[in-house]
Amino acid sequence: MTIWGHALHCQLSIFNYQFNVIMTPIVSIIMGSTSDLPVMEKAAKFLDEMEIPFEMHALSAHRTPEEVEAFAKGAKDRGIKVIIAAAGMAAHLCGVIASMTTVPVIGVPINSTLDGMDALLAIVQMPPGIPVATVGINAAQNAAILAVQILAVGDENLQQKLVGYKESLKQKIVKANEDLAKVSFKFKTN
Ligand code: C2R
Repeated sequence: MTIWGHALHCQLSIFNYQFNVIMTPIVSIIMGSTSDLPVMEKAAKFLDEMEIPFEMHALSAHRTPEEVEAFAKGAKDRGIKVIIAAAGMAAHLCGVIASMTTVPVIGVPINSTLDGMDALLAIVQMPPGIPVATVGINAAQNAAILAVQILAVGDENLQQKLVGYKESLKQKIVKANEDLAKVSFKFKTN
């Protein structure tokens, strides 16, 4: 190998090393099918914004039960701190994962049939002992925010990012009121 080849090899090794160290996932986004992806992209986008390394997998308690078991039983030892699990219809996936791990599971009911009510009830109505922290139907962004809030309990830097995010929500309402001030009606007083 030439000296330049060697230098390039070393640089690539360092890059790979840093990449692996930085990008070890701490959140798992699991979905019952890739048909859930258009909804779950919102969770991925928020985790990206907060610079949280995460992984995404399609797994199904009905279609791939062995893989679900392997995932759930191995998640904690792989360093996963929060699992976001999304499913539509008879959404057993979230509860089945929660039954096999102590990692907190946030469930996202997907509106696939029956306006999502089937999935909502299947995820939220867990028997005592196996909680799934359920967000609203298709509320993937809220699932990601909740996941980051859980991670931020022991992380001041992340707390500050969330403070910034909440501040940006406030600004949205400030702007909304500025826009409303420009709307005029005969009997509108402000
Ligand atoms: P397809 O679009 O693949 O037919 O899936 C998925 O989350 C999806 O919303 C239709 C819907 O079935 C859901 N699904 C579950 C489970 N596996 C897939 N609820 C499960 O194991 O709970």
